[in-house]
This record gives sequence, C-alpha cells and structure tokens, in this order.
Amino acid sequence: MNQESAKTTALAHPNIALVKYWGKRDIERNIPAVGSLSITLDGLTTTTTVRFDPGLEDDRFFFDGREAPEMAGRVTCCLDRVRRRAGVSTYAVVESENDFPTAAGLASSASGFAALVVAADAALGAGLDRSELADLARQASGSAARSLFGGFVELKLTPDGPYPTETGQLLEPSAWPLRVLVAVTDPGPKAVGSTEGMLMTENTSPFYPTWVESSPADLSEARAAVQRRDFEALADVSESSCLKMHAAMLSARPGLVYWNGTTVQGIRRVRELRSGGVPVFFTVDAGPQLKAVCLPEAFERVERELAAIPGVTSMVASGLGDGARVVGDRR
Ligand code: 2P0
Repeated sequence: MNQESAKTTALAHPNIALVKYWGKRDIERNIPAVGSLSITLDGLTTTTTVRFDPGLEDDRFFFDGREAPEMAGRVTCCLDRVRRRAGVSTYAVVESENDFPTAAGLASSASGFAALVVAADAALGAGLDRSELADLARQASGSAARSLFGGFVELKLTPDGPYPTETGQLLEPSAWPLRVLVAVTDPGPKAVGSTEGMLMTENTSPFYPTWVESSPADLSEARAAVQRRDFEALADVSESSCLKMHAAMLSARPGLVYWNGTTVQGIRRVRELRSGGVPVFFTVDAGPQLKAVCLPEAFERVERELAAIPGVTSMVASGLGDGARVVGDRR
C-alpha cells in the first residue's frame, strides 16, 4: 500500500443455509462443528467501503450512516487478520450499508463480513485468493464464508487442509434459479444471539451430539439433490436439517424457542402447499422469520399465501445472487 489513503467498495449478499450450521468445534478460532450448504440471495445487498488512512489512530466503523462503536470491535478483529496477512498496520474507516431491514433475520453479519474482507483485501492490494478470504470471513462469522460465493454454496470441514474449513460454489445461480420469500413475523431484535445460542445448545442439549453426527449425511443428500436439481429431495433434507437444528435448540436448558405462533402457521401452510403439488419448502434460522424457497413458477402463489397469514408483517423477495465482489476502487 502506498502512503496515500487506499479506498475500495465491495458488495455482498446475505445467504440462507438449507443444511444448517449450529455449534462450534473450536470457539476461539470460530471453527463450526458442522459443515453447511446455503443459497446466496440477490436483491438484498450490503455495500461496504474501506479506506485505509495512515493518519488514523484507530479504526472507525459507520453502519447505515451512523458511527457504531458498539460494532467496531468485531470489525477491527476482522481487519486485523487481513492486515496481518497483508503485512500492514494502517487503520481504516469502514462504512457499511444494508438495503434490507435487519429485522428480516437475514444474517447481516454474513454479507457484512464477506463485503468487509473483499473490500479490505482490494484496498490493501493484498491479492488474497477466495479460499483465504472465505477463511478470514469465517473467523469473523461462520456464515460469512458462504457469502463469498454465489448460487449454491457448501462450507466443508477440512481439518487436514490448509484452512480448517473450505467453502466453494456447487452450482451457479442461473443453473437452478430458485426464488426465496422471507415472511417477517416479528420485526424486533432476536432474544438470544447465534453464538450464545450455539454455546447453550452444545453445553446442555442431550440431542446436540446426534445433531453433529447426522450432519454429514444431510450434507451429502443435499449436495446430490442440488447436483440433480431435485427439488423434492432438497425440500425434504432442508426441512429436516432445519427442524433438527431447532430440536437441538429447544432441548437446551433453558430451551431456545426462536419461533412464534406465526412461524408455526407458516411452516404448516408451506407443508400444505407442497402436499398440494406447489414446489415450496420452508427454513427457519435463529429467529422467528419464515423463509420459503420455491421454484420460479410457484413464486406468486407462495407470496399470496404467506402474505395472507395473520401475523406476517412484511415480506422480502429474492432470487439467487453472486458472491461478494469489488464494485469501486479509488486510490
Ligand atoms: C446458518 N445460523 O447456517 C445458521 C442457522 C443461524 C441458524 O450461521 O457465531 O452469525 O458468528 O459464527 O454465522 C448464524 O450464525 O454465527 C448462522 P457465528 P453466525 O446460517
């Protein structure tokens, strides 16, 4: 990096896991206990500008136009890892914006850290490859590694590899253009954050070991379904992985109940629709929002049906998108 300030803008999309990540093999290094398989969403975007400036005495973080010191610690930790790799110690101003409501329960940490590592790498001219960027994003937030890639994405555990996890694309977005609808059932913040919820589940749920042991079979089933573009098979394994994760959460002490009544209504409605021949399945993460994944021809029907459920306060629609990328570079 030259002594002038170096500035780059990158964007990234959130992703939702179909085969879920829940639990940590190594809390210090943020290594997940299980692999995961996700889809990256277009239409929902985090845009992040990183400007390294030798005149700064600390990092500064702005989120949606407002300085957010309470979020700066995680940003600095992530930047420190990129700086270490690039051999620099210059501080940065980071400005990040989401064009979607955080209440949608679409892990903004995933798109946030994916955009951050891509922008920081480019601003420093570090030239790190995708695998390494994904690994840096994973250390900040497990799901963030998946937003480095587009379409259908798998994060694998690779304890003997150069990195403890390897993330890569299974299928491009255009190869199987599924649609996603998020039915927001509660716009408030979630009760228990993911990291805390994972630790509670690991430490207290009698079902946690089974959850971890059964994940590789779910992953290979889902991977094969994606490769065959077999919607029914993907629906089956995705709903199973979601419900199994929630079973582990529910059986923690105290039990983690992320759902509300509307979430359950949505689950029932999606299942009724699929039994009636509509190609749609549900997934639910660490919050009460219901995510419906469908084939393009079912989109309008699913949207209508979910919007009609009492308690659904808003809907967010998306297709599948590309991985994190640089969109502007100024030096
Ligand atoms: C997932 N979730 O696979 C799962 C399903 C939520 C439920 O990954 O602790 O914010 O930062 O690594 O990535 C949310 O957890 O957790 C998540 P950390 P992260 O999408």
